[in-house]
Amino acid sequence: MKTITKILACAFLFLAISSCTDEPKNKDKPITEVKPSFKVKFDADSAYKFVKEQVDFGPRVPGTTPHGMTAVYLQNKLAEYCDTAFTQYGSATSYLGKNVNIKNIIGSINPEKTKRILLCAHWDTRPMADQDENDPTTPADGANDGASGVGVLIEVARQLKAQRPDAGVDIIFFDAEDMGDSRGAATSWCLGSQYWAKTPHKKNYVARFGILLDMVGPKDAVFAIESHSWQYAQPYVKKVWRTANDLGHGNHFVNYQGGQLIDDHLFINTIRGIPTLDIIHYDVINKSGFGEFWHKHSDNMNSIDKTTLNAVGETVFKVVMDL
Ligand code: AHN
Ligand code: ZN
Repeated sequence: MKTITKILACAFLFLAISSCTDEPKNKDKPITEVKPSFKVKFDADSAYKFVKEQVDFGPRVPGTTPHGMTAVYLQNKLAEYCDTAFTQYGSATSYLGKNVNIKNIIGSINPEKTKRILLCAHWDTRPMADQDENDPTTPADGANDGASGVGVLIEVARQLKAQRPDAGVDIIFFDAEDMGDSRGAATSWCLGSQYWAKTPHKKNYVARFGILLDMVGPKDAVFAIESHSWQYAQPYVKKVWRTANDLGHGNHFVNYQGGQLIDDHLFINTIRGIPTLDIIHYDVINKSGFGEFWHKHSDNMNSIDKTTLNAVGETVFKVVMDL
């Protein structure tokens, strides 16, 4: 009697232990790679602070003191959260015939990895708020137009320092995006990204794909699918929009086409050949386009909403960690 109890107890114990081990039950089954799990983390208060710190320097118009001071601030931020950080210096000619000194600020995470993603935003401010009825000649704060995308990406970099991604990540803050001619050539815009696309910071630089952030701070922002992004980077648009929807941000990442916009991603696609999409507030349904604040003095900190920053930041963070 005692012996049979012992045998049963042993058999039970053996079964219990063996069913707890990680040994695959069927050894012929291919073992699929299991990614270490991660927590989607993004602190919108921190991102908001990074937006405000840029705005507090004053309008970042190329050639001005606030622009120079912000360049130092941005390189320091990337140095803090990335493995490498530096400023690429270049020059271009504005459509008004003026020389523009360009500072593209670049931070890299896991610089040795070949599997890479490019995250970018422009950091300069338009020299004049030319859509403003009352004061169209002086620059706006550029809280949304410029600072918002940069602020989100600094916070993404901060989070990636705590939870390291498997992929390599390059963060580029492009200069001189917003000096373009509203009625002129496409090439009058995006001078910093055009310079970089022709002269990348590393010879023959490639990334699997790129994500550009522009005006990612308005309340109830609508990120309609921008047409150049769909044309050049369709699989990645699907990936990013699906990720946003999985995270519950489908109210921002809507499933319809927006405008065909000239922005930094266009030149990364056409000159550098890296499929790059633009997450940009462009509301085709409510006809407000880029938003009521666009190129007006109302583009200040009051036009920044933390819920939107969070939706974009969480989405970008998850896309990077899933790579
Ligand atoms: C044009 O208006 C042609 N492109 C918009 C690109 C832009 C300006 N993004 C921010 N400011
Ligand atoms: Zn602009």
